[in-house]
Amino acid sequence: MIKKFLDLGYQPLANKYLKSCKKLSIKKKELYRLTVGFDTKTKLVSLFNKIPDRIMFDSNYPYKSSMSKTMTDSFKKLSVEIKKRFNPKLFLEIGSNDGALIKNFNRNQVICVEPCSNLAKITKGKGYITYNNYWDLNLSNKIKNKFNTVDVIYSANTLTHINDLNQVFKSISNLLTQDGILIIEDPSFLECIKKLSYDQFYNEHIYIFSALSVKKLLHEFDLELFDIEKLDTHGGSLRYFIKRINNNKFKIKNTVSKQISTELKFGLANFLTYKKFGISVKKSKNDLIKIFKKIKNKNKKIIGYGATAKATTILNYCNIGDSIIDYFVDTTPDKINRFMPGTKIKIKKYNQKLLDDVNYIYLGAWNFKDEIFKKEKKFIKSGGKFITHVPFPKII
Ligand code: JHZ
Repeated sequence: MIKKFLDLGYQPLANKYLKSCKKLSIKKKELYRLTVGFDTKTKLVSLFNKIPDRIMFDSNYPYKSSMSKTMTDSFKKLSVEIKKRFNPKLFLEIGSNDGALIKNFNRNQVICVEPCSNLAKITKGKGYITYNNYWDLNLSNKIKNKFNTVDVIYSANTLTHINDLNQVFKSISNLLTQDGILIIEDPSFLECIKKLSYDQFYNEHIYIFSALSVKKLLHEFDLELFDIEKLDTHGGSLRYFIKRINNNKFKIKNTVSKQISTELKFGLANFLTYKKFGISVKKSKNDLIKIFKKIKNKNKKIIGYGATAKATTILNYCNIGDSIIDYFVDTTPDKINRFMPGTKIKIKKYNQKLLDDVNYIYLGAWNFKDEIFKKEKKFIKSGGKFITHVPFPKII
């Protein structure tokens, strides 16, 4: 039974940065109700309202993984680990985006799968075999016919974006060598609760995984966890290492039982924990609004930094518009001169000079706080302050 614990109101699609700030309509399906539930049986957290993938991931997907050094560094480190631990002859990435990870592998060693044609073009252009398709059983069979099986399948921040998880894992199992490895990484729900980062919920994040839910899910496909790594990326993620149950080549590390027992101790198996999270989110919203209003009453200038999908949830849930935030800055070409979804707040091309007359910066990309603080030493030195809602609304 799926029980609702969070209602974030009507929201626009998070990665649709429009050229004009027209009023969006519920009737035209430009706005949808963002409500989140907990399945008491499977322990899986999911959105009630699932937007078709063809609407979310099209030929103009703006997000590029290579836009942050934190991510490219993390992918580089991972590529070294994969080669050392698993030495794959053939490696497949589901959701290869602009190739931030696969660029660390040889061209004849990698298969990319990417549904957004603007992104698939990038890896294709660099000479990597790229399937511009959604991940499903048809594609898995197509690849199987050509390459037989794959030794390592990897997917970051993608499987949680696909509605039909049964098909996802069936298609993976279909293609994986008998002693092959699946590695997935996604934001951790435990970290989301601890950091009160309710902006992890937007249309693309159909699911937020916990180790508890992943373990249960895998069992249905004769797969199991054998290692878990904790990552700082995207506000706290987990990297799950998965094998077939009958593969004895890899021992199950105690990182798995440790993570699961931490989650159980925290109450992730109980609906009450989720209900309390929902109540804390309302308080977080009110406290954030108070901070913004107090600053604006003093006639100070606030801008946003990082036009993230996450910020869309915050702006629309907290009703923060262009009377509060003058504009956002971002480095992503496809977001520039567009509007934050559902608002009249424009996104400007990042240029450090833009920060000169700014008093406060709202951290849309709070997950890259360290990288941003390092870059914006001048702003901090001249008395500039940051605003964040993580783990609670405050000025830094
Ligand atoms: P970032 C996206 O979410 C969407 P978002 C997606 N659904 C998902 O799961 C995650 O990514 C992985 C900019 N920036 O990574 C770049 C600067 O301008 O938090 C990006 O637009 N300057 C696939 O959008 C944004 O911030 C900088 O110095 O929430 C970061 O977006 C840095 C560091 C970033 O993901």
